Amino acid sequence: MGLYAGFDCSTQSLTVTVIDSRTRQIAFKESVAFPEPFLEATDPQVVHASPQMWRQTLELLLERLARGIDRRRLRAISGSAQQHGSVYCGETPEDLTRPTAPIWMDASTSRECREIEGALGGPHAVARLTGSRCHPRFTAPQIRKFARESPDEFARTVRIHLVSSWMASLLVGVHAPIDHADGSGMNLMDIRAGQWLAAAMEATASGLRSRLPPLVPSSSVIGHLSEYWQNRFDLPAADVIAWSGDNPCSLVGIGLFEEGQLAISLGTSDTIFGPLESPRVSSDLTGHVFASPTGAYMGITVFRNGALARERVRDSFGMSWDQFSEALRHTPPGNDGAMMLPWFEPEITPHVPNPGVHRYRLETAAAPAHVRAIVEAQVMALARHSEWMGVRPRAIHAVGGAAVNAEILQVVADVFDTEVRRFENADAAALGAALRAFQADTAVPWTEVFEGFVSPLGGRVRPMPAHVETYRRLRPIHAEHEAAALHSVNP
Ligand code: XUL
Repeated sequence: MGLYAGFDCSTQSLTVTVIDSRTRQIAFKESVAFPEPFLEATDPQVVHASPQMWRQTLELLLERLARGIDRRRLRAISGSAQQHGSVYCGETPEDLTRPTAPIWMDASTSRECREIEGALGGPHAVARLTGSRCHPRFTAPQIRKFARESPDEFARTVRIHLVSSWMASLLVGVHAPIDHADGSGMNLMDIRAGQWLAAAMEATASGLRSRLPPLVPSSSVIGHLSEYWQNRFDLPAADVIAWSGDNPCSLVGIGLFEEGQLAISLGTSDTIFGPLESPRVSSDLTGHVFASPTGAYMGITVFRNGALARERVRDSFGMSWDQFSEALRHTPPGNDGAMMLPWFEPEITPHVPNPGVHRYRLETAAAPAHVRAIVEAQVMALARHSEWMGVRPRAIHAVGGAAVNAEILQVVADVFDTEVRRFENADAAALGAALRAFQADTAVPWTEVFEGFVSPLGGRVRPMPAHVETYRRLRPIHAEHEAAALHSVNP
């Protein structure tokens, strides 16, 4: 019985949640927003962040953690991080051979995606082998671009990390391995074998094999907190468990472990995910299959224009979030046919490299109709682009910042024709990381791990039959608009 810490290095902030396995309570929680989550570039498709900023924030939170808990009871630490981003290091994790890290919002590697897919037999072949076709934000195309544009820096690079394995390396003081779940987001891992795929490494960059960390199961103990941190903050030599991606950690933080369960996370990116028994890939190639920390696999579809797009609409009408909700309350489901495809930034699902917002019947509409137009289109896209998972859930579990908004959840319930359960803990990824540390230390079954920590809030949002019917009629129209808009931007 002890304390288990879970970090989450997300796009916007670093959070730590500490759980007490004896009292089944959260013992400590703290979050620090990053001063500059991503760096401006002249090319809107290029999005990098500063690893130094992540490191400094980690130091700040470790100090607060050490002051805020009974340190002697800290048994293990794990973490979660935004997926796909890569950090390039020399002999030690602190020695960076590239000052910035491309992150998941980067859309600048279409050329590399085509080249890698060409070498591996096409997009379907890559999806079958690695769980996903090549996507610009995935790590292999990012590595290929770096090796081509900066051959000297690439030559000096000894280790290429994911954000998750780099943060874990900082804790243990030496280069850490990559866990199977986050390793699935690289287009480099054999999704069935959980091993690096020789053909994918060759198609990415020569000399890559020696630069990749080993792959390990998500529950592996990869070392203990380094003497540096022990001395600095008087912390014990707690075990460090492999860090993982934020979506795999959220899956755990919500308590999902069997096929048939489904969650929606409404954060910087909107994602929809759930456990899968087998690695069946999406035939339309939009979704991904990752290894799951709870065993087997998970399916996921990711939308880049999530919270930031909702914010753009809110800000363009000078609204508060309360007024945003008010707008949803005072507009009819179906929005009298008004709709918006909110591709303010390059979109991941569907693939839209050059941004553009498409508005239908909104020319003369008042502000509230624009609010409903973006929310309905986002939720209809979540529904349609997750059909490939073949999961008909009994309930949808909703997490993330926008999950506190009952009006948005009503749209989710009506579009999916399924009850929606809201979770208290908006930081599902940090909680999931702490639960992974607990499970790895004690080897207790997952259902026991979740007890007391993972429970939906009382409030359930039920679908309303008349609205369900409205969306049943609207969904094909949304699909047609999407197809036409895609044709106009990617002719
Ligand atoms: C997942 C993805 C995003 C990031 C956000 O494929 O790109 O959800 O993990 O942190």
